[in-house]
Amino acid sequence: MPNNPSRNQPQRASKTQAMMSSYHTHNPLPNQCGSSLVQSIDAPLPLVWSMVRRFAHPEAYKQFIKSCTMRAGDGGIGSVREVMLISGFPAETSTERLEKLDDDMHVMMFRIIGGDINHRLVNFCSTTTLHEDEEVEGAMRRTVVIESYVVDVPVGSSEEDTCVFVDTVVGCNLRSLAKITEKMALKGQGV
Ligand code: A8S
Repeated sequence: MPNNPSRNQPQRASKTQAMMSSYHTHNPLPNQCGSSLVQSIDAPLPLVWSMVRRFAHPEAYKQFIKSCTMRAGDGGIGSVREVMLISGFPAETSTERLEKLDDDMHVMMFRIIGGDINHRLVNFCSTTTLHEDEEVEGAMRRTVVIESYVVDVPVGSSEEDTCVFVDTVVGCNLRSLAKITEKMALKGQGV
């Protein structure tokens, strides 16, 4: 019998892999880098999605964001937001456009289109997907969030330094998303 390694894999791995190949396989240009991060959350998918899809309110879980002002649209595809960061970063603002919002497949994508002069994440594009973790039976439903990105490596910086920086920010955002939605789920504020 042919050896089919995917056949015996747990469902979680195969679903995450399917999401990875459908939505998180990017082809960075030679001057770009990217990666993907996976976060498991002990909260139902509709609750987690309700936070992720609110393009006008990234400060609800992204801790480095102080405030957000809409520059165009009201949260649908093509909307533009301007975020103000907390102090401690070289940049103070970032201008971002919502490229994709799929409420059926739970996919959201945004792109950074501008920001202040110290902003070094040029051509940053992030994709976030959610799927249910089917592994746990009986227990509270878990959600798997995957976020991947592609960004230009700034002149004078290395691919590694750029990815370490972005992975740190994205990792903090995902952990914060988990903490907040898990707390809401426990309090019974689930959607
Ligand atoms: C996001 C992801 C990232 C945001 C980065 C990577 C950023 O908002 C911060 C510092 C910077 O220097 C770049 O989902 C920028 O928001 C926290 C302003 C873009």
